[in-house]
Amino acid sequence: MLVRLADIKTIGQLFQTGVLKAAAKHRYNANAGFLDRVSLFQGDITVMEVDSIVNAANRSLLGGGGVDGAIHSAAGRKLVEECRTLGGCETGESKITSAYRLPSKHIIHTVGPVYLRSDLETRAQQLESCYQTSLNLAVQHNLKHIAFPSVSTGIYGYPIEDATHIALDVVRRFCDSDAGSKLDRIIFVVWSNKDKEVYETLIPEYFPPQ
Ligand code: AR6
Repeated sequence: MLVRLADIKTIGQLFQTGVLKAAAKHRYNANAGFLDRVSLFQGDITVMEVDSIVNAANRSLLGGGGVDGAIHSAAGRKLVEECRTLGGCETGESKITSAYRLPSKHIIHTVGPVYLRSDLETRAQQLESCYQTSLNLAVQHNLKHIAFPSVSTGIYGYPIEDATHIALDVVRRFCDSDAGSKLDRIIFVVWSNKDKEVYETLIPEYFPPQ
């Protein structure tokens, strides 16, 4: 099964159909121009036919479990061969490869922080940097779409609410920046119903409909 861009609803469409509801509290002002440039999608990121998907990798970049395992097994052995040439990646940084047998054009591998209750500020900055460096790479490579899984919130244990605030804040600030117009679509990909509910609750605070 392939998921094409046309199959992925924008948050503007999700507001129209009542899936997303305006929040009482807004963290940013409304900007109608952003509503058709951001999406929320529940499903498997490996079947998305978009310019780039983000992998929640580890510092070796040589594969692992979770979404990393799913991406490597769907992309095939050539992906790990390219990853071996990259010399790993620091936490909070991102590196780009081809996507091989995946329908997307590129994979942006980002290394999220392992959640530890100590030094929370550093963890938050590292997670913020994962989103920011991934967005920067997409722009540098003239890619028009980027699909993010919920980085660090699986095996690495980051609480989903905290991580979602960070993801939405970085993406909203990116949309407000000069580089924001360079991407046509930024897609938040969720796997579980719980994660979907968290995004549905928080998106209206960062991307108010009016
Ligand atoms: N499509 C979309 N999202 C998915 C998929 C999928 N196919 N599979 C899982 N998720 P995780 P992390 C969601 O654990 O916490 C690996 O071993 C999942 O439900 O994949 O950053 C790496 O090598 C969760 O919401 O990544 C690292 O060692 C989100 O993806 C470590 O895990 C991220 O969960 C990274 O841990």
